[in-house]
Amino acid sequence: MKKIIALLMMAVMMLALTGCGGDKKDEKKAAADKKIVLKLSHVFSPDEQLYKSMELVAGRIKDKTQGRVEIQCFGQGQLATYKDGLEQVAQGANFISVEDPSYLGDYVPEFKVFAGPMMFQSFEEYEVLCNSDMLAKMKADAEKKNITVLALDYVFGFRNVMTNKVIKTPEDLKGMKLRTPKSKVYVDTINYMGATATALPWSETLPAVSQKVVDGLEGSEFTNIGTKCYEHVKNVAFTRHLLGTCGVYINTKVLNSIPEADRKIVIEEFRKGGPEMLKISSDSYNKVKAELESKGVKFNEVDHEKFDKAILPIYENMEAKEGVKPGTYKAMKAELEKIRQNLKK
Ligand code: X3X
Repeated sequence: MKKIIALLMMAVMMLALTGCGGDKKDEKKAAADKKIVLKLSHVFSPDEQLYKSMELVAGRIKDKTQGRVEIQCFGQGQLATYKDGLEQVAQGANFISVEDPSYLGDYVPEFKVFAGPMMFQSFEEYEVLCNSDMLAKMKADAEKKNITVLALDYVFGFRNVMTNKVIKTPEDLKGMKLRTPKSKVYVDTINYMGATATALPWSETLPAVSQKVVDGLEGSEFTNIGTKCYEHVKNVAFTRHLLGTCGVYINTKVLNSIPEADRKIVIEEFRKGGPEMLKISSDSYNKVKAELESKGVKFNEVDHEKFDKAILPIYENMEAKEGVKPGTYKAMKAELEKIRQNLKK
């Protein structure tokens, strides 16, 4: 009998031990499952600062979370971009969209004004506005639509008109087709400036320029140097009609599903990367411009008064027909004027 009891006890112990092994395996698996992988998407090329900044921020997040949060960066439009990228975010995908703020206007119309033409005169005033109460309110409205705006200030320079013709006035743009991204704010801007906008994704842009499907494009000097636009277009008119900048957007529920300590790291690192990139863009601008000049690119100033006047109906339409709260344009301009005065002090 004693023998039987001893044998039974041994069997129970063996079972318990196997069970423990199972638990350990489960724990390990659970820890591995907790690893959060997010895909980040944008259209920029490896030679451009935005591409590098995203890699840098993703690397820092991976290091600081000890690999618990992995952000896989996909550039050059390999995944959903532009409006479609932001839609992925709004729908709740494990996805980070890095795009111009104009696309936020589909969810919070006031962002159309923020991303509108002839709004900014310097990177600095843009940065201050990004951190203002006015923008805090707009970001809170975006959160109500499940979009968390992690940053707005990955700035890559003012966008100018690039063609093979010297452009100084809206009349000079008559009959010219210019490529622009498929954002209503951008399309309207180019049309009201006097040209005809052809909306294309970046991947189709340089082929369209080289095959003369369009007469040129609009973009910053950083886009020009980073993607070799200068091989096709030799004149840059300083219209500075839009500020080339990207925001970083993530679904609010997806963000909140990241454990708090790691979530803080994600937020902090994306916040830090914006001003860093803005500074790099600002510090390297003269060098980039000189490099473009050495490639045969010529720059000219334009009649700003005429262009400023030409685009005004865009803001009137935004408030009359596109859901922007009446008075937003005036309020934002006033806020910017205050910021400018303060920056002068
Ligand atoms: O939404 C992000 C940007 O506004 C994209 O602008 P786009 O399509 O003119 O691309 C700029 C380039 O520098 C891409 O390499």
